[in-house]
Amino acid sequence: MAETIFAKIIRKEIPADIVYQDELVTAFRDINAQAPSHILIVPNKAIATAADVTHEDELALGRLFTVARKLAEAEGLEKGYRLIVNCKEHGHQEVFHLHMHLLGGRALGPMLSITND
Ligand code: DGP
Repeated sequence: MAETIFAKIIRKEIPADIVYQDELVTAFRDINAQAPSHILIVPNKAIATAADVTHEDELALGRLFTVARKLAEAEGLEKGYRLIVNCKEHGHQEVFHLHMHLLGGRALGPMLSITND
């Protein structure tokens, strides 16, 4: 697969507001925040999409959730938050390095947009 901007962020070759990193995952603030807290949590291994995950990825993918929970606590999101993984064209995925969005800090409304863009 082609390398994405997220691989460079994980290796700290380009700047990003990294809020967490361990041997399996990296978390950084989304450059185009859609909520007061908008953090991307990504496996350090470059998995292109949710349609490409394998059994070997289960530890890293599970870590996405435990890190999301810790970051949500650190961000003060006690009223709740949303975790999103967009997949390929119909999921409106833009960066082809699997990532989980953590969004919170305001009421987010119904889950799906009704626009077609
Ligand atoms: P998605 O549509 O799920 O592929 O979301 C990709 C997100 O990545 C989008 O919300 C904007 C964010 N993003 C894209 N390029 C960069 C970047 O260079 N730095 C950061 N911090 N976020 C980025």
